[in-house]
Amino acid sequence: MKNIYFIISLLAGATLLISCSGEGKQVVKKELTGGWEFRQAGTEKWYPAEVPGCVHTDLLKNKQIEDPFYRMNEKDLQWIDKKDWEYRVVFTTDRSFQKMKHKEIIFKGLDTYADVYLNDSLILKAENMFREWKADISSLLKEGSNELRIYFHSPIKIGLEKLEKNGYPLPAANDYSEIGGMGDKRVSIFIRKAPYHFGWDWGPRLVTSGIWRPIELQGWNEAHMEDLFIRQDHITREQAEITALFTVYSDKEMPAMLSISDNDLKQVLGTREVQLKQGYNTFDIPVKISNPRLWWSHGLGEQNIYTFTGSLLTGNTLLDSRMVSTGLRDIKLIQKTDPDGKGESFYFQLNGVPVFMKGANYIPNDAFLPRVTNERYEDVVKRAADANMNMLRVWGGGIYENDVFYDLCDKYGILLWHDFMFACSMYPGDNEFLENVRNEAVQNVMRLRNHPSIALWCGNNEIETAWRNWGWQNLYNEQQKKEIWKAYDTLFHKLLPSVVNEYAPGMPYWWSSPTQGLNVTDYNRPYRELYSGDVHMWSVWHGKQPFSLYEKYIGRFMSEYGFQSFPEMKTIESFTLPEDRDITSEVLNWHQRSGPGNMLIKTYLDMYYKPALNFEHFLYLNQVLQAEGVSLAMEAHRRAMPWCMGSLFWQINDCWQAPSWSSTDYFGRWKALHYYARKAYKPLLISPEVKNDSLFIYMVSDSLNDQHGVLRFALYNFDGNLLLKREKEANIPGNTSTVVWVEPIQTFTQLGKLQDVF
Ligand code: BMA
Repeated sequence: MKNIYFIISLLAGATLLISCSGEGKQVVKKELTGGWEFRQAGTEKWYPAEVPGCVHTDLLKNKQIEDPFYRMNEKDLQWIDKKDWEYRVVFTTDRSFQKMKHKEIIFKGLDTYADVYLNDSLILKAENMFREWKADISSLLKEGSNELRIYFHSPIKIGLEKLEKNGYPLPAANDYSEIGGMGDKRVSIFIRKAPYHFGWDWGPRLVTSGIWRPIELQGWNEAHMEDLFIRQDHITREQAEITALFTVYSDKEMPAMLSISDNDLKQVLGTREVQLKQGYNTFDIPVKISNPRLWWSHGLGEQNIYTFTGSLLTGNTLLDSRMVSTGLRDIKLIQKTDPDGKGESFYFQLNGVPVFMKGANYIPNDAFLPRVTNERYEDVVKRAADANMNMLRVWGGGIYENDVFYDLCDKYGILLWHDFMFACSMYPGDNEFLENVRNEAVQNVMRLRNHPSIALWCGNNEIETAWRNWGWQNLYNEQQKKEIWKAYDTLFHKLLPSVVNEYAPGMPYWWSSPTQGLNVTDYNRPYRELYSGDVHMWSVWHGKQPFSLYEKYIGRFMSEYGFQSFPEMKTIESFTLPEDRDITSEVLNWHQRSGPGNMLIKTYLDMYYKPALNFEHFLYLNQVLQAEGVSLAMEAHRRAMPWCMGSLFWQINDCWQAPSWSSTDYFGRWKALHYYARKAYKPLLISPEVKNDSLFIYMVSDSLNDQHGVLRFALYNFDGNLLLKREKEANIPGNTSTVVWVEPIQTFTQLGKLQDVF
């Protein structure tokens, strides 16, 4: 094993390098990867398994099932989630590990109901895919061979028990229980597991189980550092006031020394002598950095990263150390009442600058999460930056992502609107459920709070609006309604914001996406949703309205809107036979999860284009239709700056091969929409709009500096003949949208028969 060097210091200013390798280490970590086996509970044969992994991909590798994404195979694989599954591994520990005083096992992710046995003793019962689980195994671990066995209960069986116990069903709009052979029994709401595993209107229903994140053995002696938070108290261009917040666990009372250093400068920033007590300890060291190199979102400046090391020592012994990379930045959500008192702003301010958010919604990259490699993560985040985006919304029906995803967002300057994992459903409010969620929220907020890319935590996706507007209340009696709303209120208005406030102070929290805010009472006011808060605009597609509505219906922050397209032929070929390649085929309708979506695409195509000549032609036209339609919205939102300060279309990626609202498909292939997004999100956008018998030309600039240039305007007919040419000097003020040219339509109509064009 390689030696690891820690930069530590005993006295501020003096730097010392201590080697920490093999024997004598105070904290040792070891991952349990190879040698795993799995089987269906109650059967004899064990098969090789991959960890991290999941049941479906293990069955596939062992040729026990066909590819779940191919044609309609998903349908025949619904038995898997009704069975229990077992995983086991035999691993050895050496004498030096055995000699460590404390030995723990840490499960970074178990999906979901798992009983864990070490050498046949039950060490923990897990019940939440989003939580990390830890057990003390000091007394159970043997030198030499040990057996770890994990028994996964069918989430469906447990879900059904919970549904029965609840006494009445709860709405879960995208739980595709029928595909699962369960009629209208929707159990996803009771299970803290990625909601999209139960089906969504763009994804399969494949409710898998397994060890989806690494397992680690950790040995330590007297004390170890559980967490290091670089809290950003006050960040300006002149000075960064930060606090290094240490969480230390000690098995006894003892004196210790803490230090925090800057790795790049190889400089100790602060030290503190402390008296550890037995159990958890928190200590802080305030630090000031002059003229900090600030972290900026993509397009506005550098993504400067600082790496800090926190160390814990007693005497000359380094007990533990932790490295944290972060960017120094000030992020705020500004909600100010408009001067006319009619509405309220909704924009992000980064390092004092109001920033228009250009981006998309983001879903998990695969129905089977452990298949998403670091390369695939880099590919999707880079795809966002390549299309001039500066924000993604990690949507609430997916997962709290792997660390690497956030590192990449930090690196590429992609800010994150981060939902907690609740979507389109009402949830139970019993104490057990709430406590489980509280632990989940604390762990994830703590895990992610050093990332400069996190801009906001949001309670949930579309639940408030669903409860108010989707007719759900009609399904319940008064008492039930009260109970359901109380659970909602506790979860999203009390529990989650208090966790954010306590563990990531200063980080914006928003109750639900979309919402106009808790104080909005005038629910009957027409278009009230455009005056404050964020908006999901689905009149186009779900509401079957024309694309032109995008230009009229503009709120303060457009956090969802979109239109579907099929992926390109190569992607279609990966899951179909030639006879399936028709939008009316059983297979293409199976992969279409948004109701009669294929026919809706056809209806819009008929509205705007001539009929497609063949299937390939249809695929092409469909992508152009999506691109032209959706980019109308992007441009209109940017033109409406600063009234509107955000445009996040639905959705950048896919989790299998299917028609969906995505701009890049399951394989990361760009659809026409992604190219159009790159254009519509350019830092300097020239955007025309025809209204009130005039042509308005807007310049929308994200640059923080004013610019000056010459705007050239040329009008051609469809034969390529130039009809009109003009030039004009234009001033383009920074960070806003400006009309630089207005031309009456009459100018053009006088030129010939151009009336139709407008
Ligand atoms: C919004 C999202 C998703 C959904 C999408 C398309 O409602 O929040 O739940 O997949 O629209 O219908």
